[in-house]
Amino acid sequence: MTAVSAVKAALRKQAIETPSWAYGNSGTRFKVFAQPGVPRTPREKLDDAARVHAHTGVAPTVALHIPWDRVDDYAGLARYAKERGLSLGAINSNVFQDDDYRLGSVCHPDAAVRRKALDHLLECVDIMDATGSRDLKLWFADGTNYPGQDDIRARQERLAEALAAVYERLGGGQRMLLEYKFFEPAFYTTDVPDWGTAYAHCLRLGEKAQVVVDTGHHAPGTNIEFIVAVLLREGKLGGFDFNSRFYADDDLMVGSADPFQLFRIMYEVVRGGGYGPRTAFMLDQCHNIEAKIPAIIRSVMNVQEATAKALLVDREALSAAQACGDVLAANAVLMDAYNTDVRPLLAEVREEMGLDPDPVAAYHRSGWAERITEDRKGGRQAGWGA
Ligand code: PSV
Ligand code: MN
Repeated sequence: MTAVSAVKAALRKQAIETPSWAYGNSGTRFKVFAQPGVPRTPREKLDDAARVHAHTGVAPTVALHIPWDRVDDYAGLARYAKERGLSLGAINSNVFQDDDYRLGSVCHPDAAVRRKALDHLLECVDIMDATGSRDLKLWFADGTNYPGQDDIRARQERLAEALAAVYERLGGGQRMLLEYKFFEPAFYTTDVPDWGTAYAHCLRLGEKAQVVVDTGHHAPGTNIEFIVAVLLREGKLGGFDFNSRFYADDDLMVGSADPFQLFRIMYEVVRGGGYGPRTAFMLDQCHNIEAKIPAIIRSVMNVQEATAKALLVDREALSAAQACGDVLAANAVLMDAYNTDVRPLLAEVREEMGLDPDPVAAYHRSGWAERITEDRKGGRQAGWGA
């Protein structure tokens, strides 16, 4: 195989998971803008996700968020997905949108609240059994707002206890992905604020516990690709929640604010042997002012472009330059790959997959947007908390 055909083969195999919540209405704490045609049910979200997959060929799974995607029959929902060429991906738990969680969930000082939160996490594993999902994604809004509010160390013990109980419940082939976030909603301490804390818990638990890197969950200037390289080296990178940020957890389209960072991350993924099904490449983003489906297609394409550039890095030339300490030559090798216009290559890949080379244009021509605007009148649109 030539180098280019190997890159193309790797791109054809790519799998990017889209989040059910990105198809629904979202916003900031100031305003959620409703858009016409937004899904009203989890099934309608899957209908939209199927369009994204149909046009890109690389978005075959959809992450669910419980309770936003609560249904009576999860196996039925999985069948519905399958009939549309999709399968259900990570189950995202939610222990942050209930009044009981004012002081935290699994770290709450009251054992009864901790039990309620744990029961929800265990229910999510039951749902995974029904949907065939591999990954449980855990994000905790737990933390404190004031010094002295609660005992930092005791909260870590409570967290460890809950994580151990969930770990015990996981079936063969199932994993738990622990997400960290250095701020929000708590302001003084956050119980899982960084990759080190997430890693320490996952290390104790065992190999089914892995860290998930949400690209929006870092302080400005954090070198995320370094974190990726270290986690991969330790066998602890479970996956990504991709999005872009200017200020904080902005949840913008991945690769929009800083495509160079996305390239650097994808390069470390490729370099570290993380480009494959063991790493969950998920989007976690919201489209507050832009049209949702084309924004998700655009995001998938942005990940593809960063991946193509990462795959094109001349690793031999890079190693040679690094070995002899040629700083400028080494940097130039990376920049050459980054500055390559990979859009023609990706257009070819799509044509080889029987797809339109321009997925966004194909979506606009398809009439889907007009159809859902017409069909999805009445009812309650999906959105945060819905
Ligand atoms: C928290 O900010 C987070 O990144 C978690 O992944 C949640 O599940 C998701 O956002 C919900 O929007
Ligand atoms: Mn996330």
